[in-house]
Amino acid sequence: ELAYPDRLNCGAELLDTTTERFGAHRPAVRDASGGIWTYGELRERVDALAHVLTEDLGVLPGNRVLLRGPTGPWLAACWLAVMKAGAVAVTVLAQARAQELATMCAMAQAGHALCHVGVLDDLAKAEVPGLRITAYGGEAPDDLLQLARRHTGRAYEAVATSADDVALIAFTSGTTGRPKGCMHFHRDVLAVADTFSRHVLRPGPDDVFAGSPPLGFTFGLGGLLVFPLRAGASTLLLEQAGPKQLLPAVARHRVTVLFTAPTAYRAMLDELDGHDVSSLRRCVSAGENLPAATWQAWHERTGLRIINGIGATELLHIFISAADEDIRPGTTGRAVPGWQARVVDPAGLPVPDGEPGLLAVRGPVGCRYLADPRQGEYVRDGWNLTGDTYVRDRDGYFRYVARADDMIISSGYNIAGPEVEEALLRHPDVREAAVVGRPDERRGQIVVAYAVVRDGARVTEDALRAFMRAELAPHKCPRVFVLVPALPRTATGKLQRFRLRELE
Ligand code: 3SK
Repeated sequence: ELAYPDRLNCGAELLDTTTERFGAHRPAVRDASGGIWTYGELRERVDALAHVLTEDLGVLPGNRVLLRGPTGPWLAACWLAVMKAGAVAVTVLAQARAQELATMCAMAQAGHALCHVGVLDDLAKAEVPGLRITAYGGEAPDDLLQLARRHTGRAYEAVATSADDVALIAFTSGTTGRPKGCMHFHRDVLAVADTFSRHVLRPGPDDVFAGSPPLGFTFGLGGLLVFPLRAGASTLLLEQAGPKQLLPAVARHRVTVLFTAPTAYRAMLDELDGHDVSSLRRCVSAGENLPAATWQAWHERTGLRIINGIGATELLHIFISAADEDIRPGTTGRAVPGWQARVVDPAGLPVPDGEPGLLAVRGPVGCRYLADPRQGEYVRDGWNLTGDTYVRDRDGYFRYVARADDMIISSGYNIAGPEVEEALLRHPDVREAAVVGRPDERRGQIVVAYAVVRDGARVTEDALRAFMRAELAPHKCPRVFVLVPALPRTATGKLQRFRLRELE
């Protein structure tokens, strides 16, 4: 059981308490060019920003403040300032476009926005009624950072929020494209650090975190800001964090804890030669299922055991995972200490171990959508239904089968698209794979595989068909192969199988 005091401000805990505990001289935030802010410097900047918010911009506790900008030290500082001011951070991806921004601002009732100068246009175009936009990162006298200079050196005492005051509204479009705003409390922010990070990552103050998920995605917010600060560690915040940037960054900044997604691990395997990854201690993969073949290949080349995990914006971060010797490749792991997980049937009753069903989870963080009828679908009898099909084994390990809507029913067989994708990914020339069902009069659906092949590879459909026949039972083998240059993905990198289904 996690016990937090009734009055709790996660910004104060992450910044002020950590600074007092580990020392203001310790490195906190790093940037791509080698710049480092110590905890003392980060705190000074956050406090100056909090003064601007409350004194110059009139932000009140509980006000909703949209944060939009590239991942970097100033976005992190703005987030912490919003927390300390007792306001609510509405986090969106920097790439969100005018129409999406208009929808999300209206849903979250955002009254203020802190927006990087480089991405102001779309927000201005969104024409959100009553939204006061303050730009940051420019030279104008009313730029947030110029205003903050006038408050330098003035400590800011964090607003004494209650542990279950809303701290964060995070948007998920999931893999289906309809946005939902998820509200999270101050205690939730600390709870994900005190469960997954504390028990699985077990970080210390000398750790250096880095990775690809942006701060506008809770995978990145947790992994690249909340977890390192909770542990007194430092975090490298990269604006460009694709596989090509990550490998040199790991070597240059001696990164020890890496957060990214399975696609990036596969892409990094192609680029690994000549890069020093000896500083890495922990590699975390989430956002999508991690195929066993990717785990094995990374392990063979680096000696590192990837920590797989499943998280959700609804539940803020990762709730099933495993580390070190507990890792079983091909599984996601076990319920993280502090969380419970089980597999249920459509009526919500547990199914026997070894049988597939819906993943149901409960723990210190729950799903709270902003007025959305889908709340009742996600939370049933106190359990959160993530929309994934899983199998639990007798040792309590959970194995991913598919997103519930990614099951294909062909000639009466239930076929999990991801299982077919995993088999296709074992082909040495296949870099990405997505498998969907195509309506078919005779069989109900047939299995269609989309594949992206490695640069320069010359693979034919027939070769793929022959390969798959050797890998899978005939009913699971795709009847159609489509070679494509790229697969449709969300801005956070999740595969959008529904877009492929729309083509079928
Ligand atoms: O959506 C996800 O896949 C996810 C994974 C890890 C942590 C947080 C999230 C939202």
